[in-house]
Amino acid sequence: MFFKESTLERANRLFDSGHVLQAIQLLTEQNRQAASTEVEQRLVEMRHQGFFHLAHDAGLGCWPPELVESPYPAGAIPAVSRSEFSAQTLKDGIIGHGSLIVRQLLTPVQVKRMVETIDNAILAYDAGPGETQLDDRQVWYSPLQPCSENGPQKIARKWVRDGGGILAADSPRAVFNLTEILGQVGVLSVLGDYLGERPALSVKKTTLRRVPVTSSSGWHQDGAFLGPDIRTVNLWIALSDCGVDAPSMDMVPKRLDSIVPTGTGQASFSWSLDDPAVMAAAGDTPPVRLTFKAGDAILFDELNLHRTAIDSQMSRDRYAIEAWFFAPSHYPLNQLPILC
Ligand SMILES: O=C(O)CCC(=O)C(=O)O
Repeated sequence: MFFKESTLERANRLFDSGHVLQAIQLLTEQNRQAASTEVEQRLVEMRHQGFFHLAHDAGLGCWPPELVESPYPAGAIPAVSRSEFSAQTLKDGIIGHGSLIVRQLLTPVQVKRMVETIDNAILAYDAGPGETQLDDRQVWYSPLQPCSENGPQKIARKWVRDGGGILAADSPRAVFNLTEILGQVGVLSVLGDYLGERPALSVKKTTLRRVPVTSSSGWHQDGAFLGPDIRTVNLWIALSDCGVDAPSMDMVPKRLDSIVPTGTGQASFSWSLDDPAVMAAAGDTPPVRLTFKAGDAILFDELNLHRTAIDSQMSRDRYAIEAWFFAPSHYPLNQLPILC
């Protein structure tokens, strides 16, 4: 008797025989036709475990990228349009000024899709496993189990949730929607050109945020937690207008070339810096408060000094995506990779 192989079976067979990217592509196309919880869950597993089944080359011979001179004025963060966003403008921004703003990277339709994704993922997380009203809870929230190749890993989910976020990798539909949109807007190819490799996301650092005005905040550089010898870019996308009546970001508009010592003076946390330490590091380019429209993005790396911008006049939550990409050749495996 002849049994027709399902798409999921075929994808599993491809994956098991080492054709990881083809398996992911097959399930992605299937899911575009008819979204399914089972397929979306399997896609997250494949994206995570598949990282360990691919051969990653040594990457660029020289890092960080060298920049002779930025075309943008000092003391401000350069801003480009989506059509101007390229590996070169990214290098000008990050290496020349600490970051690059891309205005209207996402369309209003893409913004709406991600805002709904965040609301649903947070609802499903907060509802807990016993909640019977949410038939589709698992597609919005299924905590990722680190694969055996990655070894046992602690994931600080409650800490992330207490900060107004939820890990994207814990929501199969969020991973699907996010990877689709990142592909559509061309970010993956720009980051691939900049890093010299097809980048992988981090489970622990890629966060869907609905930040309340009551959030706490501290100046920090992510490199203080991520460890040395990494090649990374964080893509932070505002999904609601922010900087006036909703929390935004404060940022030092300059490239720092090392991690400033943390936890000194009046710093509120062991990982953060107090204002005098920030002003000393910023020198003649003092911090700026950023304002974003929904769909605007800012890209920076582990040396950027920033904090959530909150003040007592603010009255609205802010939606955002924080997506940390790493070059696979220098992946800090305790951050748990996700292929994209
Ligand atoms: O979204 C925020 O307010 C904080 C984001 C942040 O610290 C980061 O992207 O590294």
